Amino acid sequence: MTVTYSEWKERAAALAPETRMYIDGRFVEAASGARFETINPANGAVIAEVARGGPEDVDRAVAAARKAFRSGVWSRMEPQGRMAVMRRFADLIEENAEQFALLDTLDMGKPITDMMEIDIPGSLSAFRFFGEAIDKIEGAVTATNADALHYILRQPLGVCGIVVPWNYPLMMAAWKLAPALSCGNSVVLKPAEQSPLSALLLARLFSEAGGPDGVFNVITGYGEEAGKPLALHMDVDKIGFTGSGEVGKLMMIYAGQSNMKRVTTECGGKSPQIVLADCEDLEKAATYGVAGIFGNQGEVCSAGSRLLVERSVYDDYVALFTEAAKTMHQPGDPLDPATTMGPLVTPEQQSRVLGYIETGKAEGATLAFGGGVPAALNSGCYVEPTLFTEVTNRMTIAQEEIFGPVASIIPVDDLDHAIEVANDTIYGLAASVWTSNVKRAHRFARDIEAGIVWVNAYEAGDATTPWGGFKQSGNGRDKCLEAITQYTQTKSVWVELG
Ligand code: TXE
Repeated sequence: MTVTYSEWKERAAALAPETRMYIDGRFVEAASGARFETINPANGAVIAEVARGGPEDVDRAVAAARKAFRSGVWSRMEPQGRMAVMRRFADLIEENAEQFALLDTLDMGKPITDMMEIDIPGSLSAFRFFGEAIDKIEGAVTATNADALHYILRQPLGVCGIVVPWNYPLMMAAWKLAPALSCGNSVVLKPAEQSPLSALLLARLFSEAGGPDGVFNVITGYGEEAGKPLALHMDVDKIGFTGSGEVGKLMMIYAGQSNMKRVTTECGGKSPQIVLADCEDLEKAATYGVAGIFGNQGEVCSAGSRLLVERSVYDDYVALFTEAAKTMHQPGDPLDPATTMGPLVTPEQQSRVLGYIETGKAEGATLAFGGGVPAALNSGCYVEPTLFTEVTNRMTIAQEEIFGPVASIIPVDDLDHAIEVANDTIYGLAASVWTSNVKRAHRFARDIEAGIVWVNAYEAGDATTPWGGFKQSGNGRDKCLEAITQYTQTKSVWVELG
């Protein structure tokens, strides 16, 4: 039964979220007793005051995680047992879907319908995929001489720190937690300070599902105060990170400054959507183009922010894109199930995005529509869906990740030119091509510098499709079986038989 707008509002008003951190199977205050506010970007209201974790709390969480790992209570639990816990965990998340939807929507502003249709299913499929993979993780026996047996054990890493952003609070946590826990690791999760609430509900449900104490801990707080000590910790074996390139680089530095812990990163992009003149359905390409940049307010690491359109269809594409944008993604109250675009996450993000719009105008791009704050919604952090045309790839708006609803259309001559422009960026997360020519499609897939490629599609995928980038978009791969290699390590065992 679908929940109505007024029911969501009633539930939001009655919300009493958990606000303490989760360490060793218990909700606890920060050692300092400090708290910080988490704010609803749709109206500026304080949702809750949340425990403000610091180095002492990180130490406690890491110690609990290490103790649980060493005890073997989870790391050596028989696979069927661990699978049963992960199954129950996923079922409990599903039973609490509406609560999760409410928490993330209030915390960071995304439409509640997106939570129900994208974030929750995307999180559940990750938990179920990796949960089912537990008894399929295999080692190997290698071909050595007859007097020896050599085998390769695949074992968990130990304590994994997971640091995630605010744009998909539940789903980003899920994509890393699911493989980390399934492989037998203990975890300390640090959600973003803008959206800490859903992680705390996750922690409670893991315990309810039968997850042992200390295996899954959550430290809420700021990046410098809680994330940094976690990444610098001498007893953390791995950091799985999604966020800005700047902090991704810091994570690698922290690893070098401490214990050479493994670091996997996913750091956003400036992803191109290429539209060739031989594309079969220009209208479809335009609607996917609109969804690819305006979905989730443009706060998407794979946002298709650069539309590279072949000149002969350029005017038609701009007209179709403009028409589609009018109906597809317009700002509104994210609690209204009809809303397709919410506010940006914070006033800072709003001014950052508005700043990029000013830069676009100053550098000579043509503002085709949008560009401001919607008049009726000025009590929240809203930005109108915005389109710049006649953009050149060297402009700031074509090079820097805006992380807001700002699209740039760049005219290109042909596929070769499109690939050259597409690759002219420090990033390499995602890319798409719209074409009906098979050779062009495969040549694009071969030559584009991106970890995720779509042909006549955008944002398609499931738990089996690797998620990660080339170049400065980072080195990690979320989802897919490859993620298991990122949360395990191999051990070479030689047994002399002679
Ligand atoms: O990210 P940060 P922010 C990009 C996007 C956005 C910009 C800034 O362009 O506009 O980054 O966003 C934690 N040590 N992306 O400031 O700071 C932090 O607390 C340890 C793209 O929110 O990277 C949070 O949990 N941890 C991206 C997480 O890092 C630190 C999604 C991400 O925050 C830390 C988000 C430190 N010194 C932003 N500083 C994507 N790939 O999708 C911060 N953190």
